[in-house]
Amino acid sequence: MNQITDTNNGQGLFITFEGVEGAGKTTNIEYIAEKIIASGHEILLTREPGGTELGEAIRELLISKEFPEMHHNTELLLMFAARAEHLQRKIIPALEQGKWVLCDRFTDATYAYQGAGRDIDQDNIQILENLVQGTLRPDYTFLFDIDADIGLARARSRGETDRFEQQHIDFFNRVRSAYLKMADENQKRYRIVNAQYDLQTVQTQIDKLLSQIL
Ligand code: T5A
Repeated sequence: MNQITDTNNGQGLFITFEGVEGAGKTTNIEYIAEKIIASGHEILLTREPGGTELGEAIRELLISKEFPEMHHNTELLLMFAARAEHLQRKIIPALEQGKWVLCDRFTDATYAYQGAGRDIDQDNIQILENLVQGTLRPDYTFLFDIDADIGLARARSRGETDRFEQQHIDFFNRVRSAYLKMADENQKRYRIVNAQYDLQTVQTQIDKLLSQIL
C-alpha cells in the first residue's frame, strides 16, 4: 500500500538545489536558508543522498571508493532507498509542520546522474519516483549551472575525490545537459543560477530569484 499522500498542499515549500559537482550548492544553500529564516519561515535544511541516519549510511556506500564497480541498478536503488527513508522520516513531516524544506539534491539528480550519466532508462526511474514519492514533487528547484570542468576543478581542489568525482568529464557533461533539459521542460519550477561567477555575483542572482518566491 502506498502510504504517501500529497502533503505539499499550501503548507511548507519544498525547494531543491541541483547542479554538477562543485557548482556551489552547499555553499549557497546556507545563504538561502538565512534569507528564508529572516523572512519568518521555519526551515529544514537537508541533503541527498542522506538526511537520516540510515540515509547517511547508504550515502557512505554510494560515494565510497570501496565499491568502484557497483552495478548501475544497485546505485539507482540505493538512491531511492535513502530517499524513501528521508521522505517518510524527515521531509514529509517537516512539510506537514509548515516548514520550508531545502534539500541539497533530490530526484532530478537521479535523472541526471543515473539517467543521463549511467544511461538508465528514464521510464524505470519514473516508476521508482512514483513508488517512493507518490505525487510529491519539489515546488522550486535552483539549478547551479556551470561548465562541468570548472565545477569539477573546484570540487577536486578540496582534496580527496569520491566515487562520483572520479568519473570522466563526458559523464559530467551529460549530467549538465540533462539538468538544462529538465530546466527547459519545467520552467515554472526551475530557477537557473549562472554559477561560474565569483560568489558575490552568484549571490546577487540568488537574491533576485528569491525575491520572486519570498
Ligand atoms: N547523486 C546524488 C546521484 O548520482 N544521484 C542522486 O540521486 C543524488 C541525490 C554526492 C554525489 O551523489 C550523486 C551526485 C554527487 O556526485 P553531493 O554531496 O551533493 O552528492 O556532492 P557534490 O554535488 O559533489 O557536492 P560538492 O560539494 O562537490 O558540490 P557543491 O555543493 O555544488 O559545491 P560547494 O558549494 O561545496 O563548492 C565547491 C567548492 O567551490 C567553492 C567552495 O568554496 C568549495 O570549495 N566555491 C566557489 N569558488 C569560486 N567561486 C564560486 N562562486 C564558488 N562557489 C563555491
